[in-house]
Amino acid sequence: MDTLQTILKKRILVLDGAMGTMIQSFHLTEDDYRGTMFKDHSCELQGNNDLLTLTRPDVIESIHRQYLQAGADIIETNTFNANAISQKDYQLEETCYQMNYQAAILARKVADSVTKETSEKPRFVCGILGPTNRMASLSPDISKPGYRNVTFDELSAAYLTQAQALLAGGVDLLMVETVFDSLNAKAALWAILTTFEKEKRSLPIIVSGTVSDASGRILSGQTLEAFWYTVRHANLLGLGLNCALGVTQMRPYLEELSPLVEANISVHPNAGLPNAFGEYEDQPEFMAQHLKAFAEEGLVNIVGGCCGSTPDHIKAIAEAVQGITPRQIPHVEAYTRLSGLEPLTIRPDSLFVNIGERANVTGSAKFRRLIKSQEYDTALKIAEDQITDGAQILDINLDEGLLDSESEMENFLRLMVMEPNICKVPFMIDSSTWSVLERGLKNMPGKGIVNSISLKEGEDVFLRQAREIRKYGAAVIVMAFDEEGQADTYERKVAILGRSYRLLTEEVGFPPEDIIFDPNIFAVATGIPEHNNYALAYLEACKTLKQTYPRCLISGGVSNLSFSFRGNNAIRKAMHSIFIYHAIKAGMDMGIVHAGQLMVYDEIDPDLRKAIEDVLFNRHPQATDTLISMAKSMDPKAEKKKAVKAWRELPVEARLSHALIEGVTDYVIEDTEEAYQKIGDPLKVIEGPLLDGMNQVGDLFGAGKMFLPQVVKSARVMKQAVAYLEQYLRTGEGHIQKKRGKILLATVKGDVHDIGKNIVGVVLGCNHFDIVDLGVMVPAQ
Ligand code: THG
Repeated sequence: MDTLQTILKKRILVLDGAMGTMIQSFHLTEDDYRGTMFKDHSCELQGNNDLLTLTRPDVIESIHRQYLQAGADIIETNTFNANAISQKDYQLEETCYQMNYQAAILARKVADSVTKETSEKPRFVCGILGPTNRMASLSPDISKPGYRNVTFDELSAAYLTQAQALLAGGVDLLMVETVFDSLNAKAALWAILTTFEKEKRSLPIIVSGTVSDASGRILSGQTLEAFWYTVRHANLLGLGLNCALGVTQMRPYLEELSPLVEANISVHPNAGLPNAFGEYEDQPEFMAQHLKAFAEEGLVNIVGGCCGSTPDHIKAIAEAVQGITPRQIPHVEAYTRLSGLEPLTIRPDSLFVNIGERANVTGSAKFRRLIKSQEYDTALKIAEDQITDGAQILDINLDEGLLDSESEMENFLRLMVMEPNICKVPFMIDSSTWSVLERGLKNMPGKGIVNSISLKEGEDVFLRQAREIRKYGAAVIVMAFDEEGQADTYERKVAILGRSYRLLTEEVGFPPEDIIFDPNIFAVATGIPEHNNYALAYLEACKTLKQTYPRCLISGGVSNLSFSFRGNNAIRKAMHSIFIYHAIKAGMDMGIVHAGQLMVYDEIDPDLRKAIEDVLFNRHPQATDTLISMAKSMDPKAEKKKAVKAWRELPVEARLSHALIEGVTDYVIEDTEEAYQKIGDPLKVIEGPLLDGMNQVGDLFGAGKMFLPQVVKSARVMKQAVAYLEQYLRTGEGHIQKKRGKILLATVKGDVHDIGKNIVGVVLGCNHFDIVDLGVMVPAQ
């Protein structure tokens, strides 16, 4: 790390170029791929480039050497697909360790021999971990949003083998690249960090994402800022962008990232987009000039090439950036930075952050009933409504004796992740069981919060859990709870949280801004005199904690406060609002609340306000009785709500378009029926308003105004509408599902772009084409 960091301060480092497209130029045959080692292997191996490390090491060695001679400082191991997930296509999962180990040894050997010739310029070997050909946070089947074709555990196991082998083979650094789903990247980072832990040493890590459409987001829908917050826990040497649409498209993304990233920035684009013959057309001079401009503007620290780039490209690039001062790494304030699809930064001057409490089986009878009866669509609606009501983070709790909480947590998170309006915010996974929290961590694509850990089972358990949370890259809530029990006095709250802070920062290396204290909000006005000081103790603890640990945040479960007024929402609302008003002044930053049910302090009736404040501040012994008698005189069933939404007033065609674009399924049946009544012909409904709507979705996607998860939602609305219309079709017309045609897809034997094909398949599937995917290694004939 030190050597690389020192050099990176002085000059821009040059990565090598493409491996896959270079291999193509050797026109290798099936026999080359097999060698003697896999002479009798059960399936075809042509196109499995990572295997050539074992069967044609001379080819790989020659490519490495050409890149080094062209001026590359860093060469990348031939291991992009050398993981058990991708190698399954070739029935070579078992060979992954060997592929990675030998790839590292081979690159090491070539790099060292060139370093010997040019000792003023040391050469480095970067171990490559590719994205695999599957996504952990997107269902490949639009009608089964909870389904995944790969799990975090499968990914992390595959990456663990890769990381161990690359380390054993002697690489200098690691790069997780071409990331289009940050949950995959988190699995890779978890595996790398676990390997470092086991081996008791660590190497620099670069994570490089790819923006493959016009939305400016990675494919899973995350903005680049959100993506950075999701991966930066791994103490990265750098964040990068690679592959994608070519060098000319990268500028706005680099401009966006440069001020945010307190690490090096790398960029290695494709040599343009492949043309109809699969050729890459950006010439060496062209690419080099653009990269040079980025360098001169101080946007980059590491440059190189991806698909289609050759030693000529790297030579031109190396010459172009020579002598240019590298990007200066900015100082970025250590604020709490979370993410869903979108980023959420919490600064000292941020407004109070509302965490929605309703997706909680113990905190909401309705949510519990919906989960138990598997009415997930309505349960998701509860989650979403909170965001509309102002929640910026969602708390998710599925702890209930009769539920399998682990699998419910997984399932509900996966469903939320398929709802772009929900997963735009960070998640807070709430459970008192570690295994449930861990399952949540494995299904959370952004940077969220674990709620919670504490010292209740002692330091060992606390430290072990905290270390894991760190490797998953989440922030954490620490409850004021120790071996003796929950803290209910000021002294104990401050003492336990202080002890937790020291353990987290000194033993685990937790950054203070990822630590959130919960000094326990307990119910007041219960009639039990010992409870009278609970609110005050919380408020006092907030003040001390904020002063002592200014970079940490303070949270709490606000609705706990008013448990003794259950059923009387009017009084509960007032209590919560007044409590938060005072708690913010004391240093509370965020709270788990019933979003949309908070009131403005000044608008609360002054008599009620005084009665509540007397209770909160424990001002006199009759405070509770006074509040209880006031509560009795208040109408327990207060407010009515729900105005008609404006778009419901539009003509039916416009409503259908709106539903398609926004992915709203609530009214799709009634609107489709209305359109059918109006138009009279089910096919005309499909070809008219529904296709019009889908065309708008297509235009918006093309213009970068929608991103993949949103398109998937639109497709679900379309599917429901079409399914409903089927009853009106006379026999023989039941083919409407296929009306846009059948698409045959295959990755031709020898091609390297299986991932691209999968993406195309999902997008076309969303647009109502019938997809037949022949798989990989399909002979062109
Ligand atoms: N600290 C942390 N996490 C927490 C809490 C905390 N998570 C759970 C809880 N406490 C915060 N969440 C809620 C959610 C709902 C209610 C209270 C706290 C609640 N529900 C009503 C009731 O039970 O009367 C609603 C009833 C209904 O709608 O069915 O009050 O302190 N870190």
